[in-house]
Amino acid sequence: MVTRRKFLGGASIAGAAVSAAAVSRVALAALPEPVNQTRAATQPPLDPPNGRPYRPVVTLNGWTLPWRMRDGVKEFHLIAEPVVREMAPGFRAHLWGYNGQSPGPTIEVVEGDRVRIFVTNRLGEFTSVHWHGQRLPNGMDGVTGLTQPGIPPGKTFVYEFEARRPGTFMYHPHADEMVQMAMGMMGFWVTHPKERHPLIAEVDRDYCFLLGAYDIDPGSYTPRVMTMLDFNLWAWNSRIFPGIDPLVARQGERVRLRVGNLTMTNHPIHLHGHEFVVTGTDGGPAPLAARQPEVTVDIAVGQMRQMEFIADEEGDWAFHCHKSHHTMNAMGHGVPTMIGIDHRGVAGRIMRLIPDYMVMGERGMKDMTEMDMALPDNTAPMMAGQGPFGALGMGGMFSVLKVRRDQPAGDYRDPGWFNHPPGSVAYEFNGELPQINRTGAVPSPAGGVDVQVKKPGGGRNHQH
Ligand SMILES: [Cu+2]
Repeated sequence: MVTRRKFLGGASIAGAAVSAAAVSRVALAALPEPVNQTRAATQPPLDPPNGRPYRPVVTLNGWTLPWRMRDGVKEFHLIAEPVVREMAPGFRAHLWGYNGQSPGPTIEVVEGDRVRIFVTNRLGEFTSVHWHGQRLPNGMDGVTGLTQPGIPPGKTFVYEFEARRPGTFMYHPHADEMVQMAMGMMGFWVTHPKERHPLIAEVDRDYCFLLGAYDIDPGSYTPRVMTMLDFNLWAWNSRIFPGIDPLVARQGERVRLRVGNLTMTNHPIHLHGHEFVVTGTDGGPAPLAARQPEVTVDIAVGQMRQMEFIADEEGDWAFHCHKSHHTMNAMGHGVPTMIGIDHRGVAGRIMRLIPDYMVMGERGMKDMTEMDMALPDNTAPMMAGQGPFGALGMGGMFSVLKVRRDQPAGDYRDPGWFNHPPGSVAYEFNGELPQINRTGAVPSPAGGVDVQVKKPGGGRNHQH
């Protein structure tokens, strides 16, 4: 049994894959310089400066952690710490993450690489890192209490193992999981194959991101950590639309998307305009006979999915979670349904009294995207984003796949909105309209409207 004292530099254990003595010797050497990231914009892929070559991934609104090569071992330094994450322009959340951001940086290695990861804990409580999906010595699995003691605040632990199988993985704490993952502690891991693999295609672009969920009250900064299901922010890499960068491809390129789910519910991820094939999971590459065309893939809690397609259709293609509540941002959940009720004028008067009052529009909720509502400081609008044809009325887990004929290979810059060829956009019918029998229309009650008002946060008023 590895006791805490042994792990921190006590006796060696004969027969262990990585002995405690080896760990302590390494720990005495200088730590790799920690690399920090403050920006939330998608960073260019990190071409490997040493080791076996591979085509690097692009982390959506994220980055890849540089390493130090030392005696043939790739050394990384993760810092677990509080971070400020800009989740959307003008909206900052106080999260926990790694190396300045939530999620932490993506770690990219090659099958067969020997990897040493230093984890420094700058949180106020213990933590650990679990390497989800990896084959490794049991004592490197990062489960506090079961395979190691928690890393105390201020201390650094060392994880060391061989990246044995290629594929798509993630990392996250196995210490106070409910709090630490609700606060944003997670990161992506990609192990590239060391040679051509019969089940792993070479692709032109390889995107990855993690699904996350937060519960941050309008006007506040820190997530509620006790929330189990009723989250109000649905994020890709701790970003919410319109804060999520577009995914860009040159027409005809083969594109891979790698997605992991660390929320508390499933997410059917849907791509417009193309069919993809699920080529792998966190369990490894899918056998060819198990692959089928899809346009939506449901990603359950704790799962990862790898999708591939040829980006052969030019345009701006929506790419989003198909749960309609997950393409919206923070809102008061007690909003009553007002469809069919004429409350013009009333909402405006209430909003002068209660600045963060929200009410559903009479024709649906799209009205809210056009209402100029006063929001409390540091609040993401519930549905936002301007497109070339007006308000998108989206939030949360939504982005755009931008396929362009003239996008240079390896260029990830946003090409702007699609320039549709003449005659290829849905258009208004200008002929004579037939008489439409409007059955079911509810007439407005005469003499005023009775409105049940529920203020976000629970306050309840009755207005005439
Ligand atoms: Cu979803």
